[in-house]
Amino acid sequence: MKALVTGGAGFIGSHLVDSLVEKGMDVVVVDDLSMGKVSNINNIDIVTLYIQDVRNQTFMQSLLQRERFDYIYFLAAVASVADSIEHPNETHSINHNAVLDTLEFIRAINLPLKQFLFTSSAAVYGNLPELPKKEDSRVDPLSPYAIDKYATERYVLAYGQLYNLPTVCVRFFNVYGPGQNPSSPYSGVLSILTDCLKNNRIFTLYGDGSQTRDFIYIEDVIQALLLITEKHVKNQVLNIANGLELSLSQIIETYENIVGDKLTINNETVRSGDVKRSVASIGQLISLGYSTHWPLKRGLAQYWKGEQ
Ligand code: UD2
Repeated sequence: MKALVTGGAGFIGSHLVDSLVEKGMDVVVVDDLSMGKVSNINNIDIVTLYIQDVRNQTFMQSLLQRERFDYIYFLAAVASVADSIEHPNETHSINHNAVLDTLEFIRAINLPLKQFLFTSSAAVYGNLPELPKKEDSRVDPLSPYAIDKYATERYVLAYGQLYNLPTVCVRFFNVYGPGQNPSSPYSGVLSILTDCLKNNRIFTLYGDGSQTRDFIYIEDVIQALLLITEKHVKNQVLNIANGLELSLSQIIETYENIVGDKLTINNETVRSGDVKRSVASIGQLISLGYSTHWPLKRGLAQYWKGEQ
């Protein structure tokens, strides 16, 4: 079986690549290394890596024609909401057009795919009050990033229905774990917290810490993605989360206890556009046989251990 992972050198992509290789798949990665790193891929000796932009249709079309993939996991994206606000049109060309161009070519050559999986985000839900977020809850995409993710989801599902392609979309909540880059203020807060605890840096807390999030450890994300593939899920959108709402203060306290150290905190006002509360309903994932293997304490302990 052959799989293409776009964005396969990134944080989530590289973990997926390693797991697919372990499952015995032939894995091809397309990544322009704008955010990803070759060193993220543990099995680089048996993975084919093309350092290419997914918008390069000449390249993508010849690759799809030649390799006849069974599975395509589309993770390549501008992953930052802040970047999407700075560069909406550029974001759109990657997060939306490149996905559509790929789907359109798959349709044109009648590629007998087993699954096309598109990775979307909890950002589509915006700041609406209803909780937990169900896949059919109202959406309110507030940034170019969220708008592109939602629009692309709809296209991906429409291609599934109109042209009989096995397509599926997932919405990631807050993913954490090794390989996540802490370098920007908009990096995942757990990668920033890890960096602060490790290097004795001051942590900037935006707001009073009462904002809530649904954190999921990378290993559980991979478990969910592999289940979605194994169960041939199609025509569906699925939340990928832990299903547990925790405040940032609770998370910080748990992490400090694991590490046995206290953070130095600098308080700042709430970041503009920050979501106040977030938690997913994960009933759909559970019905596939998913269960959390990495509750927060275990995930954080493992993450911290890997950083030593
Ligand atoms: C996540 C996604 C984002 C988008 C959004 C949709 C990540 C990294 N980001 O943003 O792409 O999908 O969900 O709702 O997964 N914080 C601090 N100090 C810091 C950094 C963050 O206090 O140095 C706070 C931040 O203001 C927020 C919380 O920590 O309240 C989580 O921040 P985040 O950037 O990790 O994730 P989030 O949920 O804002």
